[in-house]
Amino acid sequence: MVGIQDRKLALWNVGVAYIAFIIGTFCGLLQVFVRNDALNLPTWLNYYQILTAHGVLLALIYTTFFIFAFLIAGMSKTLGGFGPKVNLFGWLGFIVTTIGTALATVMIISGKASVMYTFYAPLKASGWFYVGLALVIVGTWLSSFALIGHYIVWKKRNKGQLSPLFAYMTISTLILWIIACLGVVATVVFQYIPWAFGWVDTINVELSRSLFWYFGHPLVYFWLLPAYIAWYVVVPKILGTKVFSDSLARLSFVLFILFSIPVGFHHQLTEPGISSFWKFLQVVLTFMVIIPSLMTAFSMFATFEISGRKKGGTGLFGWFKKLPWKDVRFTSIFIAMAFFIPGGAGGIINASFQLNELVHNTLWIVGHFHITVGTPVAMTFMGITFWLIPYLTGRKFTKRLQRLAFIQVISWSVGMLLMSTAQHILGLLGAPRRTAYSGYNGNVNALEWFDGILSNHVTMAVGGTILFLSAMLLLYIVANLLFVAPKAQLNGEFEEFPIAESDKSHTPKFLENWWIWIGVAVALIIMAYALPLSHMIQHSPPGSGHHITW
Ligand code: HEM
Ligand SMILES: [Cu+2]
Repeated sequence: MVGIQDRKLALWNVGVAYIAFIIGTFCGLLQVFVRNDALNLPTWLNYYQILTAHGVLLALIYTTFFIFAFLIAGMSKTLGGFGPKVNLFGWLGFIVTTIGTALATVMIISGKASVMYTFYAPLKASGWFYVGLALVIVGTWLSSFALIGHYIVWKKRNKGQLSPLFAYMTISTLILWIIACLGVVATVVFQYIPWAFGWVDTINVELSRSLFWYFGHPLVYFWLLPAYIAWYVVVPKILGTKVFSDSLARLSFVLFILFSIPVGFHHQLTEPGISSFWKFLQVVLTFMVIIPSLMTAFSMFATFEISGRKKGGTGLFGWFKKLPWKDVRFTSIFIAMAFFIPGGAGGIINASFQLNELVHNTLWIVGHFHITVGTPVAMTFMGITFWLIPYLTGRKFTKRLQRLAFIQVISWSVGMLLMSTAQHILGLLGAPRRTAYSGYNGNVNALEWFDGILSNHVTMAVGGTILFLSAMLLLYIVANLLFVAPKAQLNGEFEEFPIAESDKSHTPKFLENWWIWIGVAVALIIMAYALPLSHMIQHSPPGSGHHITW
């Protein structure tokens, strides 16, 4: 059982995550109606304002707080309760991140930061918005240092031993996060803040976008890796089996560190300021990430098959029926994985130099990230929520709540299927992302986009509405698990934190020599970024003033 302090810390992180989730999903609901011309926002509320709140609160804030809740609980569970210093840093991290979040959110809601979650210059928000973002990053670093410190203490006590898989994966995730944040910290502190407060007049836009995406792509792996931790470590336990291969799991995480950072240019393929050689190099590195992704898919299905056969499943697919479909902790994650198959395939399309031309900045992209972060990641987090909160509060995930949880994940899937399919199709036809509804001046060709069976005005709104209802149901379940459900301490047993056994006896020790991997990661980053970034600085354009378009 987690120490009482560690539990509280994890719970507060969960709490803030779900507050962000309420506001964020409500904005999502408004968006689908505005986009379909069914809702006119009042004059004091701007479409780009709610879109900014949606992106920031769901993609950046919900994920980050939830991830730390999960990692804190898991590290305390696998390596033992936190000491006083780790606790102190954990709380400091939580408080600073929360203050940053509050500051940024207030700026967005008061209409001073409708710059969307990518905050591209030369759109300019209030300087305090960027200060808020910087505090969010600093806060997450403090929380990361807490967990890394806890790990170092464990390593000292257990000299020469490989750490438990959960801890290893946590440290990989945090290393990735800290290296990735360097880019966004550099641009926010040295470019945006001086420019937004008016200390300097202009900003180097190409440099700021490049530093943003140096961070922005690994950011998606910061969301994904904790979900993968659940896939690798939690799922086998629920299935009653072991981790398929400890060394494969560790190697895949190392490869994610290496290949998720030096690839940000794949978001900038249409930008003129980067020569095609560097874009090509980074696209090649992007495709390398397919290797650990397929390794992950392979070991998941191997785990399923092994467990299904153990339970008596025979024939080619008999094991499939033996999976614990009635256990929502498993079913949620299985659906999450299923969504990631088209999600990952779409990612390959987006990253392809030529195909990117077709989909760039269209609704296709919106469809894409709702079936990557919006479902595989978010639904894995939902699946974790169902047992993590009971594990932390000692309350029971009752039969009634389990039934509601099924309705919740199934409705989320249906809603997302409708909304994201419509978005993918509309995007291919040419509909742009990040616009409120536009009549396109009555242009016949543009209006034809909306004639399809799935790509009409209704599908996206219906999908969005189902999603919102599902989100509300989730919040009902969360509130119950936090405050209402009966205590489950019958024989002193709380809901378990499922962690599967992992056989480390054949795992090579060098996999946990972090300096090797940090070294290789830095070498790849220098190779991919040093020259193009120094070009951007040496041959910088005159710099851009600013625009406040809202
Ligand atoms: C109630 C559920 C949701 C609905 C109805 C919804 C709806 C939408 C819509 C319609 C857009 C496109 C707006 C535009 O381009 O004009 C959008 C954008 C976006 N959504 Fe969602 N979404 C939901 C949940 C989520 C979740 C769970 C996440 C991530 C965890 C997410 C992340 C994003 C991001 C990052 C954007 C892009 C914002 C931007 O372009 O600046 N959404 N959403
Ligand atoms: Cu990317």
